[in-house]
Amino acid sequence: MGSGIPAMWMRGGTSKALYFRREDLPDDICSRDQLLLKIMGSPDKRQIDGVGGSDPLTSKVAIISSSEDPEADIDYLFLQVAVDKAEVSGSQGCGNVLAGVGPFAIERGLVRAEAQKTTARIRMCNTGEVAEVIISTPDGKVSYDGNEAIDGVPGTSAKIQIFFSNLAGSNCGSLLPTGNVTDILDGLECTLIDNGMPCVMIKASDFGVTGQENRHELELNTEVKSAIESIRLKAGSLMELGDVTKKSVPKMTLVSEPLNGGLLNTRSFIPHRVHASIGVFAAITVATACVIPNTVAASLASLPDGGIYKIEHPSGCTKVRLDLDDNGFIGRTGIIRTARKLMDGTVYS
Ligand code: NQM
Repeated sequence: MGSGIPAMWMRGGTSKALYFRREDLPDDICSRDQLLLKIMGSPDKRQIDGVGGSDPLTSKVAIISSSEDPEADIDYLFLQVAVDKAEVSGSQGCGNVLAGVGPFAIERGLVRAEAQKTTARIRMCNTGEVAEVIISTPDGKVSYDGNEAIDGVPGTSAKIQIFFSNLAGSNCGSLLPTGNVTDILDGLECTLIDNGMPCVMIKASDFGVTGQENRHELELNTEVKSAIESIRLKAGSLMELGDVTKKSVPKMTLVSEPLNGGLLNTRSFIPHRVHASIGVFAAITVATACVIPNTVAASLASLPDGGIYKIEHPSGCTKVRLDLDDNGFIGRTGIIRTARKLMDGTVYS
């Protein structure tokens, strides 16, 4: 057993992650990844010998340090630790885990708390953009308690406001990496798009499903899963992501008409398990696809009157804000999340 590393276990949005200071982990990437696999208990589908929660949404790591970028206060690197494979991937960011980064940075003294609310500028090292995050800090301390509810998490917590700019092409270099609003892959019409997360949108009905199935029903449908994976591997290279066999992107989003007054109904393969709700950047990317004429998503979407877009998913809906300019271009985007400190201490490998 190793000598132990300081870490904080937090819920960020609808995910859970271990949060580390960068200085507490090895600089060498190979040694760091081996250590993280051991800590999480991977590869093992139960992660029985580690702290991971046997689900991609609870097998996540955030690494935080002061930033040398004058535009940012702190740097945040997100790592997805695979559950049943010995793989650690930084090929995507995570907007849910991002919700815990500001509170962690304040708790560790990397950002000084203000009297009521504290704004932290967080550089997302996976993709390079800077997010602005507003954290509730009454009396100069992080408050996790509050009245904000987000679907997919029971109860309420303090509100964390998150704003993004310039997410278009964060991973793929451009919003529509093929230059088309739709492409035909394996005979099906798909929209390949990246406004924060590379996503492939396809109609659920094209796979003979309704899009209202729960995550377990979809995960058991091996025929649909292999058809989706075949499209994903082709889409990866078309989206400038290279060979995505071992990458967690692009996300595969089955879309259908909204059922509960929202924008669109979704089921997201991330990419092999089905998301219990939807990722933050994936939700922003879905909303973006809905406002671009002739995409697969736009053909099913019911656009709202204001700037709040409600993406329906298996646990309810995720609301995102899109600010459109007079020409319909997307400027700032935003979301409200919550986070909670679950444990602060020493983790062993
Ligand atoms: O899209 C899961 C999550 C995510 C990512 C995933 C996320 C995002 O919900 O910003 O938050 O899609 O792998 O934590």
